Amino acid sequence: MNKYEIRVILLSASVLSVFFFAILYNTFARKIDVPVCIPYNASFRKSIVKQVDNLHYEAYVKAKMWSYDPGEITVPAGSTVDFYLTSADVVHGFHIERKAVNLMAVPGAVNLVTVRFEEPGTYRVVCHEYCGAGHQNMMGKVIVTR
Ligand SMILES: [Cu+2]
Repeated sequence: MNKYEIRVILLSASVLSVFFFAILYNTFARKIDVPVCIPYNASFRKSIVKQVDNLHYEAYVKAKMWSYDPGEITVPAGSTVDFYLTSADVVHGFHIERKAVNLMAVPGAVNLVTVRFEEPGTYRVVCHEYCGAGHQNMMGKVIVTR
């Protein structure tokens, strides 16, 4: 091994450690959940919003050309929502404005992320993966009431 190879290895290792510590910092210090990919199974049959507990909801969202089902989700302020996201056709995006949520809706897989909505208001959901001719109109809403 010459000195350039050692430098490249050390540089790669330090870049990887920066990424690794950035994930740890966001997970623990800023409490940002890293999304989880779970296998698609029979538990996701219908696109619905279920109330699991007081201020805890589960939203089963199916993305399809060019909308989300359900397209509008209404929860009270202070709610925690588990989003289970999949796609019925091609790869779509799922970004909730003002929240650190940036998911891909992948056919045959379910992505799970948990989001807490403290502030009342309307949070737009946009598709940020190009998915065809109607992509620019693909939007949804999370309405947080008082
Ligand atoms: Cu799209």
